[in-house]
Amino acid sequence: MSETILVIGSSGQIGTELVEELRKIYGNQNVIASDIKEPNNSQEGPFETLNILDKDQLLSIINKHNVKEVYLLAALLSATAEKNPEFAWELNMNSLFHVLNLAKDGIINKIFWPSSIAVFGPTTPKQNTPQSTIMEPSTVYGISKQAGERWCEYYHKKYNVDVRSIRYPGLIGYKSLPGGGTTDYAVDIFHQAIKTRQYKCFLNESSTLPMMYMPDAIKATIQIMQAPSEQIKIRSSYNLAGISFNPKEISDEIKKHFSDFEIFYEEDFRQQIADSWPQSIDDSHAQIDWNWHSNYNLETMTNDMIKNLEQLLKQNKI
Ligand code: AKB
Repeated sequence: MSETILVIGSSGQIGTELVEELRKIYGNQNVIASDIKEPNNSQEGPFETLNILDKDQLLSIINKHNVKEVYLLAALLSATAEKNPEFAWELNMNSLFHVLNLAKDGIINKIFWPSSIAVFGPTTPKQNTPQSTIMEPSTVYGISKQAGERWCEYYHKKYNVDVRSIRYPGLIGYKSLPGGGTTDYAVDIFHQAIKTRQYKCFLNESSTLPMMYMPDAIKATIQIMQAPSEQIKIRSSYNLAGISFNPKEISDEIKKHFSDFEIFYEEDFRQQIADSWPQSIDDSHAQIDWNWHSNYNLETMTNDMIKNLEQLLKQNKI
């Protein structure tokens, strides 16, 4: 039986696009999608319903499909985690332990686990945030990601587990909706611009955050996983930079397409989360170690988002 790849959290924002790309590279049958909920769109290939907190269920899926590589994407993001701190800790940490222990026991060979800019906190330098710096996250999500990074590095050093990780910025894509993050506004703004020409933003106009267009994020994810092991020198998680912008800058870019577009601001609890995060990221280690560079800027991302969302609207898919 050939070796396969398992994507846990395949129905989410990253999972939806990652499964599609991995299947193009490795073949539909060799990439197993799994999630606690069924996929929205019909994905071509095997799907397993999985509650990642059930480690017996995880092991039986791994054995059934001869899984050797796991992408663990299931997590509660920053905004949702604040509403349910205990469950967020349980889900974000135990899912990671389940997968790390499978690698420690030699059942799987390689793990991808996403970290986030949320590992940084209010005391972190905000501009060009270095790879190694003060990290005092003030959100439950950030605390879980920082702890996760420490565990990844520990399992690598102590048990030689091949785990690889990226600190994702806010991710923007048209193929699926994000759920429960602070950076979600940057996806929603496009949907509302196309449908109603108006958007009420829950962050203030000057909240600059590190963001990335999804094709860049998927490229980085596959690139770090395909790199020879000796090139992955950082086993906690790599800083990764794409585009930094604030709500005013993205709305100005959208106005170039829809001159009647209007944005209003009404801050909620997510403002405080955004204020605790960096504004831009230094990703020179990723550039040097595994040759990372991003392709999209604010203008090219906006053009592509609008073109694709308009298509989807015509087909009644959004
Ligand atoms: C969130 O906003 O919680 C996520 C993240 C930055 O990790 N998009």
